[in-house]
Amino acid sequence: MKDENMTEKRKTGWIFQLISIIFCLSLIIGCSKKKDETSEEEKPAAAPVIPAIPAQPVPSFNADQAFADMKTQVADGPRVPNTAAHEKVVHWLYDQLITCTQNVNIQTFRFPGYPNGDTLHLTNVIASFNPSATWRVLIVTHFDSRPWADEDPDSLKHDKPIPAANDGASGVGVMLELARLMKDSMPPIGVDLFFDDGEDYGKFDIDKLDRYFLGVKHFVRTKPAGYAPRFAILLDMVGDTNADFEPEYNSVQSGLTYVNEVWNTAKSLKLKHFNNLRQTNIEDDHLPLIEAGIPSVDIIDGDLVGHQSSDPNRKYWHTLDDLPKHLSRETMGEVGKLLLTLIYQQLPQDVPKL
Ligand code: 1BN
Ligand code: ZN
Repeated sequence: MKDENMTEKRKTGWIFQLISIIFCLSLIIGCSKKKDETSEEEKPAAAPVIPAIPAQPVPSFNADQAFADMKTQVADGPRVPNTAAHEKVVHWLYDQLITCTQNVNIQTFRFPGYPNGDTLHLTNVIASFNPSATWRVLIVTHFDSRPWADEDPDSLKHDKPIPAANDGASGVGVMLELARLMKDSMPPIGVDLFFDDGEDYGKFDIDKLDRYFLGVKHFVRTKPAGYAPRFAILLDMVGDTNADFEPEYNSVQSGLTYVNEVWNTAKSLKLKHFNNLRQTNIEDDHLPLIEAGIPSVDIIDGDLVGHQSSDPNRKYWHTLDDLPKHLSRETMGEVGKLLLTLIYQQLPQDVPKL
């Protein structure tokens, strides 16, 4: 009797075990089936795999040549729109660039100037390297000179044009030297050098920023829909002997990754004019680019704007004293070396991460 009971219990226990195994299996199969069904419909699109681009040796930047090109522009007179010096610098830029690449684009356009009724004849110059590359960086600087030294301590000089050694010619000097080096060694990523016009034509007290950044505004209005550089780097006032380049607020808002890319590279190169202890905040040529969806990093010596530096030698912004004597080969050399390292080494290496 006892044995019979035991056998009966074992039997029911075994049946119970079998039922629970079948139940669990059906649950597992059910769940995995469900998972499969949903995965077809809800699977997120696989992230595109972006291969790294092989880095290349970094060419060495000739700061003497960049400095000489800055001085050439100043010697030819202020590059104010509608003047002979302005026309001359456009031809000079074209002549220099066409020896480096076949892909030089000239954009001419007009804009109402001061006094009302006047028409400005403006020209953008764009030189492209590795034109078939889809991963591109746009490097921008303005070549025009401000027509009014309206920050000069002597108010009698407020109607005179500025020499614009730092505020114009310094960025051009650096970028022309980049062009020469890219001619001899095609960069691993696409690079567009944009020398823009009409950056400094505005009178803030009259119409805010309406007549500033004219060349870049024209560029974004007319650019082909498919032109989408990954980001832009703007150079403005990049030659002062005691330059201090800090991350710029609008640039950080547009793409912290790109700002970090630039300042981390500067740190790895131990460049003494770059620090990220503070931020500056400047309205500049990068604003229309950012508005057009191109993240942009402004490399600008922000303390010069509004004469914020306590150093008396650094109070020449928008005055007749914006002259080569305040500039150094060494600062321009740091900026050139940084850009070359980004183009040939750092950006190709970081493409999948960015
Ligand atoms: C930078 C150098 N800028 C002009 N020269 C841009 C700017 C525009 C700075 C308006 C302050 C006010
Ligand atoms: Zn200026």
